[in-house]
Amino acid sequence: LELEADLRLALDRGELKLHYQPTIDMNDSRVIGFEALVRWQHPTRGLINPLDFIPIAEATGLIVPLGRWVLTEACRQAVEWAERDNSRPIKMAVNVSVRQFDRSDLPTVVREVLTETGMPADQLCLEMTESVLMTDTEENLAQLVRLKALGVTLAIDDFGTGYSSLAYLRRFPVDTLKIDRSFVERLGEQSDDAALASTIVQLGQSLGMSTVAEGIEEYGQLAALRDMGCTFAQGFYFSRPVPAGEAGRLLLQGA
Ligand code: G
Ligand code: G
Ligand code: MN
Ligand code: NA
Repeated sequence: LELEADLRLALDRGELKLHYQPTIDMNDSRVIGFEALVRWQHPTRGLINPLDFIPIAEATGLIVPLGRWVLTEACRQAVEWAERDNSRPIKMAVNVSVRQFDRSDLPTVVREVLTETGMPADQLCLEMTESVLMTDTEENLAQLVRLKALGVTLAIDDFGTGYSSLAYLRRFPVDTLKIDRSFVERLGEQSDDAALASTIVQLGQSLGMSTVAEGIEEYGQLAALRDMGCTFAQGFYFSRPVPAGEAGRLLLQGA
């Protein structure tokens, strides 16, 4: 409860900040963009992980202003990098909560943020979990269609851990599947996870969607996923989520 009161103030006080984790092209190991991940620099408790405050934000409705702040800051940063480094347009992925679909105004918010920041729509990717497809399906589908019409791309996060049916996947205008890191974790060991990861990559290919492997920590996982045909990668093997200054340097290095 105390945290809830603090979170109300945190936005105004500028206590939230974004870290950025690079997304890598598996074929040439270049940075093609970043995922923005929110952090809360609490005045007395220190750095608070999103897992400890996003659920509070979702339950209280604070996710709406918080989500708008994240979108705005991530787009502002992407535009700043593009102006500095204008030969390389980068993708910026932002996580959106299913609760941000509740008011039916997410497409309006995104359109306003794109205009305010000058962010090209095709450089913004919205990541959402399968719950967006499985609750208020028709209403959320209508919003996803409006988002696609703006030109932004859509990704399903933590894919394979939820409960979406393949029929749903075909109906939704999704561009990218992010393979949950639980499948990546045990790739080398005796398990079914290699078969599952490979199946997700093939599913993406047959539906015309790109695939991003999350949570790559070792070279062997990278090699295995690349051999499966997965195109993009994220994980501590390349970089942890880092503050903007460090992310900007990764971009210049192209590493
Ligand atoms: O950055 P980290 O791995 O600690 O993130 C933990 C979880 O918090 C992840 O599931 C991530 O998707 C989620 N998360 C991080 N930033 C945001 C955000 O800006 N909005 C929402 N809705 N979730 C976020
Ligand atoms: O749910 P989502 O995919 O948005 O979660 C992103 C979270 O995953 C971030 O909190 C980030 O810190 C974490 N993460 C990113 N790469 C790795 C990795 O290689 N290993 C582990 N254990 N966590 C990772
Ligand atoms: Mn994500
Ligand atoms: Na994920």
